[in-house]
Amino acid sequence: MDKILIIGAGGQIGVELTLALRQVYGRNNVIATDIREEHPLLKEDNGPFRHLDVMDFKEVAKMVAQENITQVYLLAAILSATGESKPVWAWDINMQSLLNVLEICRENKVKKFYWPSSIAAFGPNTPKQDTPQHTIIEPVTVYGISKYAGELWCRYYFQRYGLDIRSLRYPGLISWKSAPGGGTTDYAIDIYIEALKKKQFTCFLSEDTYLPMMYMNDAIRGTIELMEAPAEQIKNRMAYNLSAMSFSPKEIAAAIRKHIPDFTIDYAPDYRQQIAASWPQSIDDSEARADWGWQHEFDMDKITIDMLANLKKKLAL
Ligand code: NAD
Ligand code: AKB
Repeated sequence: MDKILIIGAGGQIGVELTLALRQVYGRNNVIATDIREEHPLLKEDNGPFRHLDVMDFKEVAKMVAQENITQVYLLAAILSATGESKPVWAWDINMQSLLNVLEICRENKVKKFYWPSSIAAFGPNTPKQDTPQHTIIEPVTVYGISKYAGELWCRYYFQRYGLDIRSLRYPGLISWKSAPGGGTTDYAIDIYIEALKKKQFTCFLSEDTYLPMMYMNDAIRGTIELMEAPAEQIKNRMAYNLSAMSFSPKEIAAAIRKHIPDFTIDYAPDYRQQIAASWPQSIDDSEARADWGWQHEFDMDKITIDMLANLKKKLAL
């Protein structure tokens, strides 16, 4: 039986991924870890949770060996917006965490390793529309540079040591269960919360800023499908482009207005506008679709219905 370690399980993706993996592998076979306190939804689920700092090589190595871990998911990272405020610190955490875990996986002969990349790996010289899998990369944020360097390290460990590493370039992820952690695409979550609470939202991106986006339900299913796919189908050992939809703040506001007609939005672009402007507007993910059968389910209208219904309950509005 596989035994899974999730590092950074208390974040936006980690909480939902932990719960989904526990459905597949059994609650006690998925150990959630973070430097934060256990998230309430994980507490409620009552599976194993441990405090673990990914920068502490010895403690991570001890846990992998003592728990006979066969799969590791590394989700701890500093995201794009937070990363720009402390670039050297963000680089240190994003790169050292990955190098620590790659080494520990190699030494302990871990069977599979998952580490997410991002559309942030691309830069301003990348073709903006239908960005291909293989193209000009040249990221300009510290977060993006760490993602691209990380992809290369992952392929290195696959080629040199045979570590079964799998990765996805997620677009901006929209979800309601666990709060986002300091990204440029976080506006697409805050907008729903503010629409419900105040019927007004001030967006830190300009109205026509198109970015690739995806609902968390699709991202979690895609991640598990990638990890379950037979190894010979995984032809890309850096990170697969993954896509669902693209929209601008103006378009998401219009989708919300179908449910909250008096919702208003204004725009006060800040430093995050420059980050968003350096990223693709839409992604070509045909390799993921061809190699392991990726398909998304949620479009913007379906997301809007689900987000508003769930946040209304969660926020008791
Ligand atoms: P998040 O910030 O919500 O969660 C990261 C978690 O890591 C947090 O719970 C944090 O406490 C934990 N963490 C930070 N430092 C740690 C340390 N030293 N040791 C252990 N845990 C630590 O981020 P997320 O949105 O869940 O992202 C997870 C991964 O997915 C990251 O690699 C991110 O770059 C990538 N990603 C996310 C998105 C998105 O839209 N959420 C998009 C593309 C890629
Ligand atoms: C961010 O905005 O930093 C993340 C991402 C797209 O990687 N959501």
